[in-house]
Amino acid sequence: MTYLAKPKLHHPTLPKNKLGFTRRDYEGAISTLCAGCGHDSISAAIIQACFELEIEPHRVAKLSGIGCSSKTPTYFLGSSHGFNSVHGRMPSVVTGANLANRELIYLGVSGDGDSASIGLGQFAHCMRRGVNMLYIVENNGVYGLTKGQFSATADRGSKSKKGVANTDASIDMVMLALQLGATYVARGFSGDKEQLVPLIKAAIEHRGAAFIDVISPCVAFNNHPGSTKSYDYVREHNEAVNFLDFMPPRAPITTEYEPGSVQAVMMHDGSTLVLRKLHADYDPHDRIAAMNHLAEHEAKGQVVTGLLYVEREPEDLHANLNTVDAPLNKLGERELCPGAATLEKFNASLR
Ligand SMILES: Cc1ncc(C[n+]2csc(CCOP(=O)(O)OP(=O)(O)O)c2C)c(N)n1
Ligand code: SF4
Ligand SMILES: [Mg+2]
Repeated sequence: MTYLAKPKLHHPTLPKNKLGFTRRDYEGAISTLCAGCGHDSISAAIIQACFELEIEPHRVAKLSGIGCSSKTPTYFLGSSHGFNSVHGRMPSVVTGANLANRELIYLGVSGDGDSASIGLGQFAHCMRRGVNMLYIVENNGVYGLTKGQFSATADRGSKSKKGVANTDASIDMVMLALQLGATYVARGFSGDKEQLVPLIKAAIEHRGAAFIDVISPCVAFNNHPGSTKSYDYVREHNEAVNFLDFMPPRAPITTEYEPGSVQAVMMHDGSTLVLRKLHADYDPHDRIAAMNHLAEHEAKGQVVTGLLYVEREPEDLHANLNTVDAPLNKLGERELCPGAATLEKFNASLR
């Protein structure tokens, strides 16, 4: 059995959003992951974010690759579109789907094995092309599904459950996303929902390639002393660059923070991301500074979390390719077959 259906019974007093949906309407099947797996907390954060953003579930397309992390879309947004692709191939499937229909909200869920090894090339091109999506890597430093081999994000020197040290250099997906041109880049921790939910909400509203690396401990194979992706390690070494609140355009914007400690980031649709700053010098609009900040703190053994970078006016793949607005399945024969004269004119323009 790959999943268990959840009973649809709701408590009548559960709070509803403006669409009349409760949080439970954004859930999926019962999770079959190990109890305590960080991935389940990320699913809960996605459910919370979509409920609070008042998203109609049928407007979301959730796509994934292969791994425990890639199984999770079954456990949230049970009424949304879903596609469980081949190992490491989620990005190209999202790219195609997005080009065919830009009206959906695209949510790609992957693992560190899925995205930093077999799917690394796919990840790279998806980010550099600016596919309008939220790409989440549920990062536990191991291949959980295949019993805990080191993944490419495992830190050099970190230890496996059996005490063997990893000798390979690690890939930092956040650094890579920054270098590749992603226009929204953040890192969260599955154990910190207060930080993760606003990060997800703002990323969903971002029109461009949004990437969130979420450290997500694997309780079965990577949650022991010597691991740098365990609950204890991340709690002890977490260095948050900012605290966040996300306000959709319809909510009145209030400042409840001390002047000077708040930075409001306007998103493309008029919504506001409020950064409650921990570090007065941290500027989330400076890509190079974000990379330097990451490198400096990683050298000290610190895991930097929060919103590292957001571009004020992002452009996505559709803007760059100048594509038609309408989903391709809504185009009629006239638009799809404009006739021999138009084809001749087009061919002439290429000569
Ligand atoms: C082409 C192919 N190669 C290898 C595998 C075996 N395999 C399944 S999941 C996986 C790694 C999953 O790791 P990750 O993406 O980190 O997910 P996690 O289970 O840790 O959440 C591998 C190597 C496969 N399914 N397909
Ligand atoms: S093996 Fe690890 S990643 Fe997979 S469900 Fe269990 S705890 Fe989660
Ligand atoms: Mg993994």
